[in-house]
Amino acid sequence: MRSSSFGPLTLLGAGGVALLVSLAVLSAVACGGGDDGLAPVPGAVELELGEIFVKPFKVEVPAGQKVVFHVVNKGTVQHDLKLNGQTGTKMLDPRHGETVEWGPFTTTVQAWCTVPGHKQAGMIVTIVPVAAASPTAPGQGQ
Ligand SMILES: [Cu+2]
Repeated sequence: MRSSSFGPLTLLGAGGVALLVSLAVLSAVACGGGDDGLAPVPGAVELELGEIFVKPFKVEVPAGQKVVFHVVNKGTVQHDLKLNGQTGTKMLDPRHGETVEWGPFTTTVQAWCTVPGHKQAGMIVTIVPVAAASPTAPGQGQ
């Protein structure tokens, strides 16, 4: 009795392992670097999303130019980043990123996460255009 059940159980076990392996391969393909948008983008302003922040919370960009931003969600839940809450990334899954182009900037603007409550909790970045001709003096705030 007992011994006859070993056969089917062993087969089931082997099938389960095979299923797990194929699932692992599938997820490796789906999230394995390349098209998840995580890789740094040369020349882009890097912005990091997390719980609950945008890092950095303030960036300076050349005035009067379009600027490429690379937005990466390093948090554990979905976030996005939209200029004035309107134009920007899609809703990004954790460990995913997207490159967006905003501008040209002439006045200080803000971008934030549109997930309800996140902007209020601090997921907002201030974008400050600075004259491209004048070299920026670090620490020259206010
Ligand atoms: Cu968010």
